[in-house]
Amino acid sequence: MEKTSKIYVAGHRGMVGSAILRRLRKAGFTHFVLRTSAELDLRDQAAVNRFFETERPDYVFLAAAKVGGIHANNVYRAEFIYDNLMIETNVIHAAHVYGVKKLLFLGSSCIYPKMAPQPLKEEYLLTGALEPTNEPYAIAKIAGIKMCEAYRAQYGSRFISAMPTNLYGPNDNYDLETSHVLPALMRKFIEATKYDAPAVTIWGTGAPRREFMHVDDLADACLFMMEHYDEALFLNVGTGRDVSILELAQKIKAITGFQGEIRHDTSKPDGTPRKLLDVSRLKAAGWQARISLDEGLRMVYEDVKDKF
Ligand code: GFB
Repeated sequence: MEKTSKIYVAGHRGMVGSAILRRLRKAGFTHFVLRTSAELDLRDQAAVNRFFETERPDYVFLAAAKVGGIHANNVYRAEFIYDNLMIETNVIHAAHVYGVKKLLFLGSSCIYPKMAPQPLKEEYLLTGALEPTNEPYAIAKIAGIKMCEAYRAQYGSRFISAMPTNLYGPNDNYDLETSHVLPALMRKFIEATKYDAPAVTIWGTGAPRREFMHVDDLADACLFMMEHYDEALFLNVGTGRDVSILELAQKIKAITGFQGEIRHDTSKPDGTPRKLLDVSRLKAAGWQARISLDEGLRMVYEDVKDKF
């Protein structure tokens, strides 16, 4: 990419897209084409085609998606599959038709089979049944990966895919119904400390293990892949370390200084027992994460401690 290349970051107001935009600006890129979802509905094929025909971006980071935590994925199943399939189909096809030089598609670690061996290697894709709570989202993300592969195979398109682990950071969603676990627990512990509550309730058993990566690390990996990676196989992007949900809760409890107890609501689902990515391929290509979970949690705490 040239510093003056025209870059479209789809989903630039979301947690991932905004981090990619920050990273690109920091690296000296200057020419962006951006649209909010109100300005351009990426589920509308005609509108997407008009946008690409008019703007003709050179590079595309496809970070626009309908996302959410375990509850939102499980409840809004139709929206998760429809919105994501439409966004991917419209943007990837338009990128082909209107001659985009390179596109990076963002997926998710939930694409892997629920009971796949750990850590999850890229080659485990489509070797078993998915986790039921997020199957519609995972199917849509798998379709996105396969579109990039198919367009590369048939048309020679330089379309690549990155599969990030569970992410957190600036512009995260803190709605307790629809958010992911890390922002939810950060908010619950901050509020419980502020209002002197006796306990914080976490969903499920606390036993599932998750790998958490700061979104600034993901954005750095996206820029790295756009500049240095050009192969059909998607790449995992993670830290290579995981913690149990209970350990995460205890870390956040310590940061907030909360003195009460941790309780469990086992009527809520646990989801996948473990989701640790094998990041050796990306490491071999020359990239690895820098922000530790402890450091990242502190950054998030400082950012949001006065917001609730
Ligand atoms: O982050 P999370 O919603 O998503 O939940 P997944 C991770 C684990 O934390 C689950 C538990 O075992 C939850 O039951 N948990 C505990 C909580 N307390 C809470 C809480 O207050 N809020 C939430 N949200 N969880 C999603 C997928 O899976 O992660 C998506 O549904 C996507 O498809 C995304 O892959 C990254 O890691 O289970």
